[in-house]
Amino acid sequence: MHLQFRRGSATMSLSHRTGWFIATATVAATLAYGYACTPATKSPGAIGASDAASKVYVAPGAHDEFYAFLSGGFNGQVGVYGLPSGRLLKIIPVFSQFAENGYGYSEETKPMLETTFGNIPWDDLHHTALSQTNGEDDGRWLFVNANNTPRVARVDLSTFETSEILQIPNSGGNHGSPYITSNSEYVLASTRFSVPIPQADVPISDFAKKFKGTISFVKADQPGKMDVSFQLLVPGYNYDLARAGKGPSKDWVFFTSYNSEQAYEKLEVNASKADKDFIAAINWRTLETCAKDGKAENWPADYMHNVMDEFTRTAQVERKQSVKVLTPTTCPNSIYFLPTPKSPHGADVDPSGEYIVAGGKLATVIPVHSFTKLQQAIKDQAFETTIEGIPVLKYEAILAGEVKDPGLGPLHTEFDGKGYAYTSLFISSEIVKWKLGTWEIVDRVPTYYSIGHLMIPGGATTKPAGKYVVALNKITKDRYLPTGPELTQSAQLYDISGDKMKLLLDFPTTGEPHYGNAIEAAKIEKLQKKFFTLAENRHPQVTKAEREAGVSRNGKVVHVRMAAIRSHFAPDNIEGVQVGDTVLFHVTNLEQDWDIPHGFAIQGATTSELLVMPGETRTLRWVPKQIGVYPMYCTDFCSALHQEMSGYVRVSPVGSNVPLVG
Ligand code: K7E
Repeated sequence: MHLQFRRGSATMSLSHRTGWFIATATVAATLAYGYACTPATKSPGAIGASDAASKVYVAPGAHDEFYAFLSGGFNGQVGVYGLPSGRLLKIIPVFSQFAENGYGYSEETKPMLETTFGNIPWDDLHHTALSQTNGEDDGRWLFVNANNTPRVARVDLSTFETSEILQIPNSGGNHGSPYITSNSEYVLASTRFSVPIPQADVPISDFAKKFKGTISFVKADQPGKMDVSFQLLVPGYNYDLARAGKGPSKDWVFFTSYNSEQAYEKLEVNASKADKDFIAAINWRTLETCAKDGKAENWPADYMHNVMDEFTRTAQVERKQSVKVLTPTTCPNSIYFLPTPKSPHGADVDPSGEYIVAGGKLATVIPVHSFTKLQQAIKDQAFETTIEGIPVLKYEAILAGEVKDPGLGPLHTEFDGKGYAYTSLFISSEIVKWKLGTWEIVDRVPTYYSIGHLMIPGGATTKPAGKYVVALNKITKDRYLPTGPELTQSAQLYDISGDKMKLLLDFPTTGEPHYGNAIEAAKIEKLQKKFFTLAENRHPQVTKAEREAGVSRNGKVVHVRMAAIRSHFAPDNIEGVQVGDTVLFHVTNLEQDWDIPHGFAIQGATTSELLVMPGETRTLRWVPKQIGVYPMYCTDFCSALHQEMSGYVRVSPVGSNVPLVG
């Protein structure tokens, strides 16, 4: 049942799932977790404790040099950390409800989680991509993917909030996403699983005949206006991670694909039979032209676009019904297959845009393709064959080189901008550093344990900062104080400023970090919004001054327009609410100052609290079930009189003649 392969004399047995491996046989298990018993103090690659400490020390009151945005995996959020300290600065909820600030619970934010499948309070967030200008991170936005119910989201880095979510139609899982082109023209998404497109009720055994993949090009350079510009229909394989080209290759994107065997059962064996699968090299300029020239067909598609309106601060939902679809035949010369050993997982492009590095995954080499050779091979028509209109280039014709014996399970590669590449090896649990052009390995360090992605600040751009590499690990084991069966996830920071990588720091992360990005703090600091301008608040239930506050009834619905300002609510006592009413507390925070949110909670509310930023209005829904007098209070400590910031709501029986006052 397991795949066998050899490296040196060791034969291993592996099964893979969700894009990474779990070693199953004893030998492989030893390799996978071989460092589990090494005491931290003897960690190879670690430098003297005081040396390391001084390199990650950020004095009290001082700021970190980089922001790091690490995906939270199955928590559906993004964790924001400072580097080099590893301090957690914020959690940004994107695809998951977050009680801490009411995201996905308040009436204004609930629609952000709306999909054509209904309101989904969770997803699996794997990858991040910072917006770019001329191939460099510009600090405006962070894009992230939802793996399970295909979506991409934009996080606005002036507010550190999710500002937009777009569902991806015609997709069977959105793992290979989001990737960004060098001027943020497009955010890219591939379908992880091929499915019937458009969806249909067909036997699964018709996989090879009826299942297709799509690559989606999401227009992303206008905030609030994300949409699928066009999709490219591709053969029924599994499509995965990608990078856009840079410099000379900036019009191209490179997606890995596997399961060219088109297996639909026992994938762990059947999808790994072929010696090579492919990297799909796609010219998005060509596709763009084809779409403009009317070569795309409009296909029915059902998907949603959710946007946080800038002035009402309320999410708006738009349902879309069709999408433009191109194929390799309707848009020739737009896609080529590059044969790549053994179910490639990651595809990464070096800062010059010349080298395309594949995570050979089950391969014993790291294959590197050359963009120059690729163009020549296209000119020379050095094709091995053609699959559904897609020319397959000859491996030898496009290969720049192979990194030999890198270790086991090469996954992802980042670059330091100084001519070196760093590849994560999941099974042998290490990072190897190798030289672009000569392909020789110059250093390796163990990671604790079972690294997935790795990340260098700016490592995906034309100008990596090249100071640190962060290992994003799958297994934590003994690195921290134990916390029952579930241990915290973990990242590790290595100094890469010298010839040898040096382990500086372990830091726990929130959720499972798959990928992340780090960026010079200055690029983001200067864009920060400190509060929302009350005068610009266009929420229909806003209270711009205490005298505008009040209560009103519309049948069984009671609206409470409430002002919050240090240190009271207005109104603070409300009477005349009846059992079974739907009470909507529209709380406006009247403060116009940085870092003064107010919270709001009422006993028995089955959603959560609110956290209301200065100048903003947020609404909590409450349906009292029993008569009584219920306290409400501010949940976010705001002043010395914070404890006094409270009030009561009196709930009377249905039909009571207590007048509504407040
Ligand atoms: Cu390799 Cu989801 Cu990017 Cu995790 S994936 S490792």
